[in-house]
Amino acid sequence: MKTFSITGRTAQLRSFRSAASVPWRICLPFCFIFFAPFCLSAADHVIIIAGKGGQPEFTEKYAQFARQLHDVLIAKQGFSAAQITLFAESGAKLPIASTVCLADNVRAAFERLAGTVQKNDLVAVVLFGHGTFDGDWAKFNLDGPDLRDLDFAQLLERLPAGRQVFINTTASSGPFVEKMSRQGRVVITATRSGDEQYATAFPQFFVEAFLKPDEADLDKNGRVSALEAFDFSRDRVVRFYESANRLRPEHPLLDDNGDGNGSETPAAYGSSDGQIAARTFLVASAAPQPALNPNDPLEKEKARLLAEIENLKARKNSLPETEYNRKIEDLFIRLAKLNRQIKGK
Ligand SMILES: [Ca+2]
Ligand SMILES: [Ca+2]
Repeated sequence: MKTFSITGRTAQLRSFRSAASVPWRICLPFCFIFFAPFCLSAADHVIIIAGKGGQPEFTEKYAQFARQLHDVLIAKQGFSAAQITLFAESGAKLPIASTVCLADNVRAAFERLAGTVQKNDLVAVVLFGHGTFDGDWAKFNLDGPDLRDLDFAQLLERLPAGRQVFINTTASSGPFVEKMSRQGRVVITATRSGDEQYATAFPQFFVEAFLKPDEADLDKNGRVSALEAFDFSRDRVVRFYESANRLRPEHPLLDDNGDGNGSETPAAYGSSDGQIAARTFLVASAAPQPALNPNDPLEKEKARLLAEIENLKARKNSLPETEYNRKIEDLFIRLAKLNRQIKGK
């Protein structure tokens, strides 16, 4: 039986360990399974919109997020360039083809998708940019007229894709949850209300979740789920403001149970939100991961361990740091051993 080495990656990982939500020195080499994407269908599609920046600094920042996500989806997530529609502000310096982020252009892209995607396909929409809330409508800023939360809800509603993920990383994005909520659709926002109006830190970390999958892949199954990307981004946002000693002006939400209410701490088990997101991946033609089999004792134990990890993370602030680190290390080592047992069955 192999022994566990928790020192091999220590030096490499130490630089960011202090900022990580889990003690990464326990990220054992054998845990990393590089998922080999495969394409059975060309219809899975991602729409990435870098909205109107208004100033060169923001225009470039949002275009950069969009480009990074575009590139990592192709490099690591199995998408082809044809499966991604990219929008950016006119004048944004992008070395890849993009469409000007006009509302009519966005509507046309959804119109085209309505004719191509099918029930089993995945459609993901990711927004980077400025958002506003006027008391009635939350809006995503575009060149020319903006698109409201309700507009995006109507555009997505027309798509027959059975797997839908909508991610709005802007300020004042919270109201999108209520408008976009539908059973089985994963909706993620950077803020919990329209009143959280400051430029958000969330998008940078959301992109990082895919650029650094070894950090975001909490259950070490080789893929970053929508839930793991959310958890990674939320935890990084929390730490970002804590380390700056600032009150946190953004509280990300995830909804996937269609009740119109987002959760700040969704979970794969024992929670109203998070169960669909835990089995949803921004991977081309990846079938949803089957739910764990409750009759299998190993999978049952895995579900219990994952729930215990979630519970411990939720109690992190009430525990001494050393106690938290000791407990979560223990849980991750047990999870790693269990994953190996499950893979060896
Ligand atoms: Ca995972
Ligand atoms: Ca909900």
